[in-house]
Amino acid sequence: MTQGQPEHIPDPTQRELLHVVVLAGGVGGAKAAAGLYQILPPQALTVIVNTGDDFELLGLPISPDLDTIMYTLAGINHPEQGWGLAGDTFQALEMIGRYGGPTWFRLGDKDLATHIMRRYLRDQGHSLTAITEQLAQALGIQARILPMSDDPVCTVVDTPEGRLPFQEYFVRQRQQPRVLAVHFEGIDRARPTPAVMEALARADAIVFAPSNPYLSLDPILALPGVREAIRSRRERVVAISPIVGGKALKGPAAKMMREFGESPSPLVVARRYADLLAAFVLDEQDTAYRDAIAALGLRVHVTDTIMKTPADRARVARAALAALGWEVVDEHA
Ligand code: FO1
Repeated sequence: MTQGQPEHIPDPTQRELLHVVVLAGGVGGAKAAAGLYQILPPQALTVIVNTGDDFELLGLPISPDLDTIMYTLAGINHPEQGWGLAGDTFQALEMIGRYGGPTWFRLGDKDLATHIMRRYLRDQGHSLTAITEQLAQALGIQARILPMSDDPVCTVVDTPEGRLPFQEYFVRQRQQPRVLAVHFEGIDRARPTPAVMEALARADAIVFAPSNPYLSLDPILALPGVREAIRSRRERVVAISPIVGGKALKGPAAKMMREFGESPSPLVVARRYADLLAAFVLDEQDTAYRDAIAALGLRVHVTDTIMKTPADRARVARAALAALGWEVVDEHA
């Protein structure tokens, strides 16, 4: 058995069938997906990715969360930033700036190639699902990365200054404006792809990554039929808390909870998804919430959920599966 392959899963016949689906946004989602990718046979993993953050810039279709997941599973992501590529340069962006073009969204030279290819393939009529598969395969990724939909969905936030497109709020205004409400424009006409629905229907485990509930997981869950598909497999569904010690692991989730009148805690997340979940992975700093989350009918698994190293990611991935009763032991661990 090679390193990173599972040594023991409860029933050997299930090992053949093991299929783990992760619902993910950007950086937090990528870390959780990478942990599962490390400890499972690579083809066992499917990542369903939020595309509400997608937008067009300079005529190019940008899918930030898909790219963050793709670069991370390929091992070529920027290690500190989380998004973008390791060692990328910004010469094209500098030139765009000289022409007076937009430079607030930091598109690296190598990253630009991804968006140019996506434009090229879209203009040839390929779906986002097919394009993502082609790019991911070219980068040697054996897991499936699935956009939540091939239809456009645009996350927008209402702020005291008016409605902002997602990246205007998130990147250009650095998540400073107060969020009054979040909307997913186009969600009524959008459908989850058949690949997404099939992956959910045959999943042995469904993992909610520690992504922003309002901005990353809710768009996926808002697609018609997705909540119902997940609820029907509730016994196999676990969420990893994105809130640790009252703070978001990354991004504005805790700030948004306060703006929505809640005190930031894992309990807010557990309550939000209680009807979809069997289990919840709680950080060891937050054991005070264990009983309240268990009272929602969820099995609570406590571990250190901070993911800085590959070993951390593997530990959190194991914890998520253990919370559902799966044991995956790396023979070299
Ligand atoms: N996030 C930033 O905070 N600043 C950027 O300039 C930026 C550029 C960028 C370029 C390509 C890409 O795929 C992602 C990029 N991100 C950037 C991250 C991204 O916009 C957000 O983290 C996600 O949309 C939220 O999940």
